[in-house]
Amino acid sequence: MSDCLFCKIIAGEIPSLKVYEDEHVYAFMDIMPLTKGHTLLIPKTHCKDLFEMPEDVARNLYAAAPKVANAIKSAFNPVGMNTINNNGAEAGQTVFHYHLHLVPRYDETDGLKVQWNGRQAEFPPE
Ligand code: D5M
Repeated sequence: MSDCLFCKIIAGEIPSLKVYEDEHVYAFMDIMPLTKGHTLLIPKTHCKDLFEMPEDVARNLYAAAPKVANAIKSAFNPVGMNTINNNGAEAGQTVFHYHLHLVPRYDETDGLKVQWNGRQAEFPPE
């Protein structure tokens, strides 16, 4: 899709810090990381969100997810990881090309903050 930010990243028209790439997916560091090593995993086939994702695209994306998660784990040594996917503006989606957030967690008090629709949620709740 010509005006899609993440399609431009896949095409190399916009720079990114690549973590992993294969025929079907691309993974790169999030520009606004929630924690150290926060990575986005995206399908090369443009689809807006989970609702529009064809089954084969989902299969290929989730086939790559453990590889990317383990690469992050090796590089940053987190103690856990959140996988997050926002679908629709009301759910916090700001880039309308499906992406899976891989957010490494370092200890139980690192206070992951997630913002959507002008509100901020904190996990764990304060
Ligand atoms: O998440 C969209 C995410 O996309 C958000 O965490 C920032 C990230 N982002 C936006 N532009 C870039 C570029 N150019 N490089 C890397 N990461 C980027 P959402 O779930 O839609 O709110």
